[in-house]
Amino acid sequence: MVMLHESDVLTKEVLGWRGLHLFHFKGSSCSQKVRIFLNLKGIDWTSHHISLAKGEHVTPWYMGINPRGLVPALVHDGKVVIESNDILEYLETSFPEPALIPADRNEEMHLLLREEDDLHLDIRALTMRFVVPAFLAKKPESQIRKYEELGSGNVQGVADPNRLREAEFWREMIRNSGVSDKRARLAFERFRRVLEQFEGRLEGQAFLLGDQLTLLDIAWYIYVRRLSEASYPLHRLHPRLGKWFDSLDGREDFRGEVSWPRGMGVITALLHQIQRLRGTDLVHVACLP
Ligand SMILES: N[C@@H](CCC(=O)N[C@@H](CS)C(=O)NCC(=O)O)C(=O)O
Repeated sequence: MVMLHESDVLTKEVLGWRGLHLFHFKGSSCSQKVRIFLNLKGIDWTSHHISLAKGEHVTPWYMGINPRGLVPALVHDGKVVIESNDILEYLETSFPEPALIPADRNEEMHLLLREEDDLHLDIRALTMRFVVPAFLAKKPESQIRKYEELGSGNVQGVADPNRLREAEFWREMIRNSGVSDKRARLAFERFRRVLEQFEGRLEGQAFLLGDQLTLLDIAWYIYVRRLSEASYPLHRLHPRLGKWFDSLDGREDFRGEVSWPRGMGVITALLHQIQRLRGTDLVHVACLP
C-alpha cells in the first residue's frame, strides 16, 4: 500500500485536510477506475481536477502531493495514498459496503491488480499511438525534467525509482517520434494474452472473478474500454468478454465516467481513418487478418 510518509509530502497543507479528497483528471484511465468505484460505494468526496492537458500535474504544488506527478492521488483525513489500485484497496478497507473484494480473496485480488498495474505503460503506449494524435502525445524535454526535479522525490521515505521510469517513457517517445510499431505490437500481445484468459473465465461465470461484480471488473472495464477506443477488435477476438464489456458499458455509473469530450471523439475518429488508409492502425500493426 503506497501511503506516503509525511516527509514525502512537501505541500504540507493537505496533511491537515479532513474528509475524502481525490485528485484526478477526467480522461485519465486510472482516475476513471477510482471514480467508478466511488460511484458504486456511494461515497461522498471532494473533487480536485488536475488537468494533464494543461500540465497541472507537474507543478511544484501537485508534485508536492504526489512525488510521481501522476493522477489519481487520494487524501483521506490527512493521509495521502497514491497508485490507483492501492487507493481502491485502501478505500475497500475504509468503506467495506457494498463489498467489491469478495471475502477471503484479498490476496488473489491484490495479485490480479498487480498484473493489471504492470500493463499500465502498455495501455499508455496504445493510447498515445492509436487514440491521441502524435502532436498531443509528445512532451517537451522541459516538462519531462520536472518529473525528476520537483517534489520530494521520495515515496515512503525512500528515493523513488518510478519517476525515472516515467521520464524514460516520454524520452523514448521523443527518440522514436512517437510509439514505434514494435512497442505497440508488444503492448497488443500482452493484452491479448490476458484477455484470452478472461475469455476462458467467462465461460461459466458472469464476472471476471465469479458471479459477483468486483474491483477486478472495474479495473478491466477501463482497460478494455481504452483498448476498444484504440480499435482493438474486442468482439471478434473475445466474444464473451465483448458481451461482459457491453453490459457494464450500458450502466450509467460506469459509462458516465469514461466519455471523452466530443471534440476528442472526433479527433480520434479522424486519426483512425488516416491510420486505416496508411495501414498503420492497430489491426495492421498487430498483423491481424
Ligand atoms: N500506476 C499508476 C499510474 C498512474 C498514471 O500513469 N496516471 C496517468 C493518467 S492515467 C498520469 O497521471 N499521466 C500523466 C503523465 O504521464 O504525464 C496508478 O495506477 O495510479
